[in-house]
Amino acid sequence: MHSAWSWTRARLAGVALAALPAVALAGGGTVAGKVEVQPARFQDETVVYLEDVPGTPAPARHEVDQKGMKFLPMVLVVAAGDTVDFLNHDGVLHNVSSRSHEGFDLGNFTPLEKRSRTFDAPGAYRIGCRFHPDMLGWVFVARNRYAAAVDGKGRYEIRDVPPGSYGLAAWNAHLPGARKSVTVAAGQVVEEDFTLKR
Ligand SMILES: [Cu+2]
Repeated sequence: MHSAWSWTRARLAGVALAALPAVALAGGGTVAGKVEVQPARFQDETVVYLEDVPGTPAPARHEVDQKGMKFLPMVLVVAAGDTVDFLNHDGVLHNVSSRSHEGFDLGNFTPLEKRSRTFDAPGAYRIGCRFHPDMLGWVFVARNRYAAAVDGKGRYEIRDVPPGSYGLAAWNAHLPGARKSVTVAAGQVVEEDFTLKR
């Protein structure tokens, strides 16, 4: 309803075709569901994302804190081109480094220090701290904004999806992924569940 009205208004206003994707976005749909992960201890390290949604996202900034000897959030989802500010709110020296893909090492973080990195290449980066081998985190770099980590109950929700048909993929840090096709309509919620196991 809303998108049809917006379309009419855009035509009446003589808006160029190039301006229409933003209008379509406002009338997007939602893809949501639950991912059951076996074994359940791997559940938190799960991301669901839509493939090949047209458009290039404007760069955004995110934060990953090091607090209580953990990366918070443990799984951060960003889009390619986004920048992540890594913080340290513990009273000890931390480090942020990764051997995934091209790899990186942001050096040593004194308490309250902040260091940043821009992630240009899509993929999952396992991040760690050289001083504390138990610290584990992930930066999942998606090709678009239509990706989400699961919550504590294994549920995900991807909002404001432009209407269309897409591949919908589930990624887990330890288990084979899964993929299905989904069709998104304006103003509607599509429920798609996954089961990931060995
Ligand atoms: Cu550390």
